[in-house]
Amino acid sequence: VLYYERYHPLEDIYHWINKTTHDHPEMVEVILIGSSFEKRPLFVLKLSGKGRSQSKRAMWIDCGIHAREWISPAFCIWFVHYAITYYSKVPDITEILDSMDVYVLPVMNPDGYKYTWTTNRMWRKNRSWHPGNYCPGTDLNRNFDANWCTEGSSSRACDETYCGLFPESEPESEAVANFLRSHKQTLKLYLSIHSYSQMLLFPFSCTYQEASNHDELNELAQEAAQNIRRYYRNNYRYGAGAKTIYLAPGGSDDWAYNLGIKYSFTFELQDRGRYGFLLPPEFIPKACKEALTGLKTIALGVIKKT
Ligand code: 0X9
Ligand code: ZN
Repeated sequence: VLYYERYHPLEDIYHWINKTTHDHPEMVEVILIGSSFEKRPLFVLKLSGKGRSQSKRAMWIDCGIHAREWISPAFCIWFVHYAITYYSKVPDITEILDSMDVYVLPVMNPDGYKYTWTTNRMWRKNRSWHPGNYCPGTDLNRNFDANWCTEGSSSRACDETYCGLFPESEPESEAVANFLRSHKQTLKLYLSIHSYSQMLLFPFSCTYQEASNHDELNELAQEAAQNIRRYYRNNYRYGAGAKTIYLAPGGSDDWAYNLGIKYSFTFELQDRGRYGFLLPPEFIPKACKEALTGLKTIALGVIKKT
């Protein structure tokens, strides 16, 4: 089977990042945004079509915040390959790349991802140790400064939703937050890829309050879910995070939204629980195609609006 239809160990992904940037210098640039707790590099790929100006709009996609959600890095890799292969051949991806630079972080939590390959397939958090804690690991999606460490996350280090010592206490979340802060003028769309449960979520997850542009976000998510249903006969639920799944403060999507990136989404990819995090590789193509449909629908919608 093809490279894109398998899951890959971390070293392979680093190699793929290297090869992809070398093979496509006209479209792909690699940016080092920081390093993980265990000092692994955090590489972002910047994809651009024609039109390079300082003020060009941009979108961000991160994958692999949670270590065990293997379909997520697989999607980022799939997406980059798709963009490179079909730019200037397929109209919608061409329009997206001509209108926006696309920043892709394939693995935001490399230490945790590595750990799921070597030691514990079901690990979720990063692998940081903090003085006085009995357990390693902070949930990176509870470590951002959005109602940080309130109900829906835990202050106990051994829990799966441990919020960390303080907002951005983790080098991985700090690196992402710093990058987003320094690009907030151009960033129009934030997208975070997770699994599983098949949902398209938008702010807020850190409070039951509605986002100021709730209706607009809801329409974009609805349109994306409709297209997924039409083309792939699969159902995705959508809505504000807190009301659709649960209250979960400290997430990257809410934080990016509050920073001013008013189109902010978290996708939960396949499946709905049959295999859960252990989605067999045969499902990668369909899971990625669905997510790509959702991404395109929302990105094209945002391009029209901004
Ligand atoms: O709980 C999470 O972080 C996400 N679900 S997962 O099963 N992949 O862990 C949902 C994130 C939704 N957004 C926020 N909570 N901000
Ligand atoms: Zn997740």
